[in-house]
Amino acid sequence: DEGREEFRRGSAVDALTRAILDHLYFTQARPLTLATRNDWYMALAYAVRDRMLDDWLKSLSHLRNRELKIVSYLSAEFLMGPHLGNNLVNLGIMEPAREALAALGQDLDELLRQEEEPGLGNGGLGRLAACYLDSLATLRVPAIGYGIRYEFGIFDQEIRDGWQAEKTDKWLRLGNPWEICRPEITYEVKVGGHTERFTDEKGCVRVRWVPNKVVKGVAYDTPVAGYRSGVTDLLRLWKSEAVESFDFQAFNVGDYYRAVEAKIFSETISKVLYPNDEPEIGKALRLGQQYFFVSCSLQDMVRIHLLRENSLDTFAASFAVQLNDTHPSIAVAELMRLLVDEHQFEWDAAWQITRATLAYTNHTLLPEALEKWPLPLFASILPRHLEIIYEINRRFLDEVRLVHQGDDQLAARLSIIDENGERYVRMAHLASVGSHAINGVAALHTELLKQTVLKDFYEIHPELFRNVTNGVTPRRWMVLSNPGLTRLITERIGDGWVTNPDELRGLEPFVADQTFQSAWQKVKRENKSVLAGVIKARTGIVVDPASLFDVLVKRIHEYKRQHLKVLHIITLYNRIKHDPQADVTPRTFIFGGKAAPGYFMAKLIIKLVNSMGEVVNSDPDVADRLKVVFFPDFNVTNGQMVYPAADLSEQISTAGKEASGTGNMKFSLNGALTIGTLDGANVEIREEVGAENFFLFGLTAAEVSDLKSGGYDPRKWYGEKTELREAIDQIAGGLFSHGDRGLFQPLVEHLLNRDDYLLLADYQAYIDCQDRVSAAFRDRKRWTEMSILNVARMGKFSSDRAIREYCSDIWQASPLPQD
Ligand code: 26V
Repeated sequence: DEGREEFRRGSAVDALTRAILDHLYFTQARPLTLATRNDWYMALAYAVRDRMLDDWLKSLSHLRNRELKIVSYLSAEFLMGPHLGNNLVNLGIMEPAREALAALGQDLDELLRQEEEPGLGNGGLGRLAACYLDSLATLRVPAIGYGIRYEFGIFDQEIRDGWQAEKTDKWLRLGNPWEICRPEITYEVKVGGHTERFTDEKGCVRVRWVPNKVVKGVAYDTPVAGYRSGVTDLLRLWKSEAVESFDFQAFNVGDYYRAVEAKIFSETISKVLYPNDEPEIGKALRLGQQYFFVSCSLQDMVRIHLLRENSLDTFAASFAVQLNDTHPSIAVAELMRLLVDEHQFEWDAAWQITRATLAYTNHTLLPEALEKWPLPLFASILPRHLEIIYEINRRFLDEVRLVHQGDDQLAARLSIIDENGERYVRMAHLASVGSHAINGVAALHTELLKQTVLKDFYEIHPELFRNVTNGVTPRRWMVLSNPGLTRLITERIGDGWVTNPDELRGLEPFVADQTFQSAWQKVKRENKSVLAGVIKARTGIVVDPASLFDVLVKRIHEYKRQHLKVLHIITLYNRIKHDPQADVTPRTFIFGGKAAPGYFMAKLIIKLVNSMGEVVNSDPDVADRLKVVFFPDFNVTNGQMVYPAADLSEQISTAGKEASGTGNMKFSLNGALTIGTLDGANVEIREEVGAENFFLFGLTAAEVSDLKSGGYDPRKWYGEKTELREAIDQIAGGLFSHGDRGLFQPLVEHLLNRDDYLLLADYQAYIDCQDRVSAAFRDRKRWTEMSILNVARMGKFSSDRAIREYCSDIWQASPLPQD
């Protein structure tokens, strides 16, 4: 028993108890009497991590098995959320851990709240990467997530006087028990300088890159356990450091200070996550970050491959590399550079390997969000890569011209270099040319991708395009965050649904079952009470768990139309003001989400929500029938409390703008009904749950584009719709700003003169649909049936399904055989 070190591996209560005490003393160096909550959290975390090691080390040893293809997910963001709860779920030791702690006088829930979440992402894109790692491990696919170990993740949001204030996220402050630093896994990354041509010993002309800086990437590894799968995959994040040669070896004062500066520069690269949805062009540091992590990751893959084989010819059989948006798309040029410059490959052979290895996922159609780098900036940081890109582009456009003779426009549109005015490197073009597969993230998004942003690519190479609709992991987003619902479902249909969520269909026979319905309502009600308590504690606002919880949580952006929701609330408010006896369904409106620090309009929308909320919440005529809450600092941790407590999920983006959305899936999987436009994955959610169980409104993507090309005039709608006009006039007139007419003027101005996102055109349809929602909520039985049917039919949106599609349609990767 002791020989197997049962206390380090076992999942029985006494083994866990002993392991926690052991770590408290020998790792945290704390006697029981002095242990803080963080000490207990750390001791538990180490005890849990110990239980991942056998599987992890076994999985790592498979990296050397040449038979197995490794999926390499390259992403500038991994929004993992807190690890402890998820690992307890996936290892199946939540209850024994709870008991072990109870025996030690500790409360597991309190320790779970102690963990500071690693917020190494902005929103949907980073969280998707995290869900995909969970599914890869659960499906037993060998995989490495490669990214950046930012010292500061996404900022913490506070609300001061109704405005967003940003605070730096010091997530590493109390230590990170989940990561293991690998000081011996490091790579050098060059930056800047120039290139030189020389003739090698075989008489071939080659290129040498002479950088003016070199930095070092150090690997930090975090285990990612599958759900009871026996496989634990790897998240490998790179931290930048100074290389030794730039260290303090200088002998005169000038060199000494230059050495210090170089050290500071090196450490800056992985310092902070950029708020991704801020239009920024020309931030050299961001390009530096992208190249830094891509170069470290590819060098690491080359090293691992050479442990398996003695030639890089077969590199594409070892690794399937997925580019999560264009952020890692410099990989196209970097892999070419490694093969041609560092490993003496012929161009054509290198190009074949590169394209066979890489695949590209597009996550947005918004033109302002498509990455492009000014040529001079690019040249100053990556001079060799620019040469390589020119060569890739020359060969690519030659091919295009051969097939489409005389069409110079086509070549200009396809070119990796944008030459309309100031010159740029278009990263989506680089990624597309260098990949063997290009995919969108929902059916509608992929169609629009083929018709708009990548139309020319689609026309010359339709065979490259696929759709993989996004998914989310039911482990974190149901089992962990909604234990009440999990228990209820499992009582009825067993627990197979956790890995095979199509089994949720087994709930359909119970939709009309009285007992089941009451139990379902009770779970939702309890989740709402818990959230109500948290809302009271964080905002001071008292909300009624019996009211309809109407929730809009996501990054704040004009295209997501949080201000359309504001117009709805003002409309209901006015109905009450006009007739204080009006029969309105009581609602609690919950907003949450961060605005990019430089995005003025988004920050003004937050202020509007809070200002409007103050007026509505304190008006005695409203008599608590409407409550508006801005839940501060929406993140993974808070999401886990919010989704399970929602009755209504707001998915109201302008059709054609939201690539997929993934919050929409989390809500519906937790029994919320959706009010939404035909945008992103909403289309497919509605198809799955049934049109009768989904509140649809608004223009379609095609209607949006027709309306715009016909010359859209928002004033027409403002003139025709009285309730709309009243609401806008009140915002403009200072009703929500203590008489200040200037405060929201930019917002009002924008709505009346441009209204890029067609709020005014969609307003009436939205209000009418919300009236149907209010009526439906009053029929509790019917509402509950719809809620059950939503959960029963959402199986498609598990990230396991998405990962299976990537494996078969793009990666040609397979699971490890069961041992
Ligand atoms: C970036 C920018 C930068 C310029 C200003 C506007 C803007 C807006 C959005 C973005 C983010 C682009 C990439 C991204 O995060 N896309 C999200 O990916 C999710 C996962 O596929 C998907 O569910 C979301 O619909 C999509 O917005």
